[in-house]
Amino acid sequence: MPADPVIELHGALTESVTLALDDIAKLPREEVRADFHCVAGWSATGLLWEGVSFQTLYRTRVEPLLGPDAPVSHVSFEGLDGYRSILLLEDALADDVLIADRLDGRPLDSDHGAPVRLVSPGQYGYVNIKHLCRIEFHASEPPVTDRWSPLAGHDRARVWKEERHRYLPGRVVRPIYRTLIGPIRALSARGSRTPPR
Ligand SMILES: Nc1nc2c(c(=O)[nH]1)N[C@H]1C(S)=C(S)[C@@H](COP(=O)(O)O)O[C@H]1N2
Ligand SMILES: [Mo]
Repeated sequence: MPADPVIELHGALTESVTLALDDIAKLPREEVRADFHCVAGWSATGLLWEGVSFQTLYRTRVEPLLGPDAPVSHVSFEGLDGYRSILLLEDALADDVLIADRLDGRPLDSDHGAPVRLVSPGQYGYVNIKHLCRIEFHASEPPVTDRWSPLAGHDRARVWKEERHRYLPGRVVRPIYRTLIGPIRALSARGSRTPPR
């Protein structure tokens, strides 16, 4: 983990900026209590996240940098490991979307996304980028790299609508994903030190 972690803001802005996490931490803090659902079928219930609302970051640090004719439609979030998710701006601005630095009263550990992660409890886990280091603002949908992947995620990934897969209905892929939980966890060193969620 970098000694002085930052989040870079890029894309449809008049200039790119690098925000130190210390700076982001000065924004008003929020708490969100929510369940967390991985698309593969496991859930963690009643988690308490703390951090800064993405909406607050957007209103205070991003909107002043927007050009007059570049309405933002999509936002991509990237982690230090290169993992990326693309959200509709509308979904990213939901009240419960946080740039979180604490979970259940403790600083985030590396398993769960230190130093900060995106938390969007209304959307499946794969949207919730850990080790967040870069946010990019787009005026149209950016190219989707996993479009033809058999596991291509839904672009909204709303849990209440069971939007698990880009093309297939959630109830169709549910049993397939469930069989993958074991192997995925076995492949993931991250999962090995914490109890299953
Ligand atoms: N940077 C990064 N973020 C990530 C992932 C990842 O591999 N790298 N996996 C995603 C998936 S699929 C899930 S379900 C959640 C898991 O979060 P947890 O490890 O805190 O349980 O993180 C999401 N965010
Ligand atoms: Mo996941």
